[in-house]
Amino acid sequence: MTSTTTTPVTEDAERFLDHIERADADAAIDQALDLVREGWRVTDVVRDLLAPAQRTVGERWAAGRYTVAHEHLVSGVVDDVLGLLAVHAPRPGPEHTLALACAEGEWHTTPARMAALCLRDAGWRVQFLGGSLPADHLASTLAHLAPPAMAISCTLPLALPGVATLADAAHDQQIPVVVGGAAVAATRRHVRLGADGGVGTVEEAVDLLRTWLDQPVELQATARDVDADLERALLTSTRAHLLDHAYRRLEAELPQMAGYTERQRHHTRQDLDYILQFVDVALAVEDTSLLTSFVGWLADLLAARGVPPAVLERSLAVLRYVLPDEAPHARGLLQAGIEELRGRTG
Ligand code: B12
Repeated sequence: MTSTTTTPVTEDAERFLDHIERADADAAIDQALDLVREGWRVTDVVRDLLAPAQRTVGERWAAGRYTVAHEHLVSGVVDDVLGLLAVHAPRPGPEHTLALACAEGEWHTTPARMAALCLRDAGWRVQFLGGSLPADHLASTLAHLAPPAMAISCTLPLALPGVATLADAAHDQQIPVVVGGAAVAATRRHVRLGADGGVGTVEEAVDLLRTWLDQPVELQATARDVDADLERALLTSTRAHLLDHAYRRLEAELPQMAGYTERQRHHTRQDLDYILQFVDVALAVEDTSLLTSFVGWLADLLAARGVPPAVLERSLAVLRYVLPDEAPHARGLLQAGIEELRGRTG
């Protein structure tokens, strides 16, 4: 996401956020519950009030307008509202049970809870298995619930490898898997991760699940790419060395780094590491847009914190320079990131 794609803040969402900014969480909760009393379905409250409010929080945080504490405050109220709305949603029977979990490494439970509530509103009895679920903890719960399908939520691209391990665990029990959330929406990333379906919205998931109930699903095998796997293994085993080398080269190329504080040095190292992690996941799902959209997002984030785009471009360039010849796809991804930045600055 970039700051150039601003969510249109609905009047309702703006009022909701105003209440919280004025430290009146009760007024925000009342506002949401009043909509239900006026006849809104819980799905409408999620789609038209809570989701735009949360997206706006993200944009304000990225722009440096909200602190993390502020974001936590709003998410806390949204979570309270989700709990209260559950009382106004239907109670589907056990034959429509769905297990829903966040991929390992994914702590954005609120989007998953929103999806859970909307799925319930659409007739699915959702068993929510929480944030960052390690795959080896899934088997006994799935055996116990025996759901006709499993749903996975993934917001953060870095958590996508966790989708693959959960999908494998569900497939071990012949359970088909649908994955949703911002990290997969409008992409085909689910295919490389071995999930049987990838969706952008709850409505799409409901349609897909209906077809799965009507006829048995042929489970997807994880589509492995040997070259990409070899590059990923190489990056993992040489990561510390690559980061050291890239950091030293960046210091040599950017004279202003001589005046950096310890904290700025730490952040610079962290950003180099973050870029390499995104390269790794982009290789895993074979999707260059994963890296280029991350670069755009990071450029906006750094700009809002006073870091010029040239620093990010140099960071990508030094990483590409230190990568060995045996990692051509990773180097290609970094080049695509550089071009993305150049395209943005003209
Ligand atoms: C709140 C929040 C947090 C909270 C999460 C609290 C919680 N309990 O969920 C905390 C503080 C933990 C957090 C942490 C981080 N966050 Co955060 N977070 C957000 C924020 C502001 C809101 C999330 C949210 O509730 N979204 C609301 C819903 C509406 O979003 P949605 O994804 O569209 O979900 C809908 C659909 O996708 C669908 N859906 C979702 N899952 C599923 C599953 C299925 C099966 C189906 C059918 C549908 C479905 O249903 C939802 C409702 O319609 C977002 C901003 C944003 N745009 O989302 C950033 C955001 C997601 N976070 C971000 C980042 C960077 C982070 C951190 C890395 C920050 C850091 N440096 O530590 C960490 C990562 C933690 C981790 N490992 O998971 C970035 C991600 C950018 C990127 N693409 O990489 C965002 C976009 C902020 C930003 N503007 O930059 N975050």
